[in-house]
Amino acid sequence: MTQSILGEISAAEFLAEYWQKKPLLIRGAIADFQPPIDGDELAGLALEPEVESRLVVGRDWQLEHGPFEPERFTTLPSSHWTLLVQAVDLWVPEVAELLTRFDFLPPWRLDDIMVSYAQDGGSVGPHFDYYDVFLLQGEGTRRWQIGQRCDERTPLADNAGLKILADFEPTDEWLLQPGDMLYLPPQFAHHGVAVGNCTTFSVGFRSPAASEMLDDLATELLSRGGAPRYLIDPPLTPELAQGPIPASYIGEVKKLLLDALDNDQMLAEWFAQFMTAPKYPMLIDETGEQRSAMLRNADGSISHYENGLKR
Ligand SMILES: [Mn+2]
Repeated sequence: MTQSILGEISAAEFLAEYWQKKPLLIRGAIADFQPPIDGDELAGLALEPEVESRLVVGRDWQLEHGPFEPERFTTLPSSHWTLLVQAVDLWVPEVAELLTRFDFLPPWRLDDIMVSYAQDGGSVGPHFDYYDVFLLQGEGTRRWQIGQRCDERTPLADNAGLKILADFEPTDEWLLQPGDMLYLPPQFAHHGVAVGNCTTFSVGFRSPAASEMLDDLATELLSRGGAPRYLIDPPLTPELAQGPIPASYIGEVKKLLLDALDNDQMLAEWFAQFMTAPKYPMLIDETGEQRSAMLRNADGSISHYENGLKR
């Protein structure tokens, strides 16, 4: 039997005490972890137009979007850059396999496994996410610092592409080695810096925002057809016609909108679709096997960046 990725902590305890509440460091979450993909293979993926990838370069975190030309990798500095590849679980079944270790969470909450490769000093800057994330260290060492809880009012630095925190106040710091894992709830400031070359597997769990859900739900309600319901006026008086929109009108608007949502079966059906909708709709015609085969050599190995990133 595979050991639990939560170490000594039971799944029930993790969910009750830590999930969405507080960070947790798990040393040796995967004993003798053999990372299923390395930097050169990640760089190989980042050459492909169907794969979502980014580079973050320099001490001021300049963002570039993939796909990349092989020449881009030959012109990178020898330190202070990171290559990030999104949804590697969709492309590499050996990476998707890691998800079996997270079976204490509902699978539909998963967003993706992002894998990053960083050269010494590489980072994406101190930031926060609206994600739950498990940061599993692959090859090499990364220093993780975590800090204050943030929200939409937290001041950001002036960076063209990334949401870097203007002020980062570290409260804890750890060096993660291969197989170590840090769990972070949403909105905790964090900053991970490569110590030497390293890879990190970020298993991310998405919480949708109400605005995203309403956007998708509106489309769903339209597609279901059904008799539209219209706003009903509150009791009117001639005086009401003169002033600004009265509060009683807003009351009716709210009632109508809440009424449109007051259908548990509809919400359950829509929510299941919404949470399991493919992340990359243009890829749905290919099976997992076909996707994986697109990026393989004849001998089954993952096609990698031939020149090698480590210099
Ligand atoms: Mn992050």
